[in-house]
Amino acid sequence: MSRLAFILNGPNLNLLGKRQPHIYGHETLADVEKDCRALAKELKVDLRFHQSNREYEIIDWVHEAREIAGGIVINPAAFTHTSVAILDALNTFEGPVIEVHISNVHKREEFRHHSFVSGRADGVIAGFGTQGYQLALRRVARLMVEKKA
Ligand code: CA2
Repeated sequence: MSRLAFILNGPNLNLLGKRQPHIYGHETLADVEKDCRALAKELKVDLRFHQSNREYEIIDWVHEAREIAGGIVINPAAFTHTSVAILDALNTFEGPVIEVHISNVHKREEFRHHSFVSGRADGVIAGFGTQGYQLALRRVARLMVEKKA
């Protein structure tokens, strides 16, 4: 299995650090990508980092990951709570999947408490701020090695 991980980000996460810092913090998505790339180098993992506001693009990246990647970190953003299509795509992926939420969704509105993606994820991180991405990447890197063994 490949030592390539995909980090996928859903709608509105391009605004990270630019709006609602009391919920999502001050780091931008570019900062998150930079931190993840530094960690990936340390972990000797290759990285593809993507964000889209379109559901089909996220699905297409999961399909691409099926062909070339060993693991996926995904913050599906609002699609977390709505998208059976992303769940179906993730169910076709054989490697480890870690779901990340910057905020603690369980402390927020009721509609954020349910995640379709959690039905497939090997682990879920919520409420660790943007640091959650690095924790998720570490976990995916570990699971990629374990699943290979
Ligand atoms: O806490 C998370 O990471 C979420 O996935 C973020 C989603 C939200 O719908 C989920 O319930 C929890 C929202 C992403 C929107 O990102 C923004 C960032 C900055 C400013 C405005 C939106």
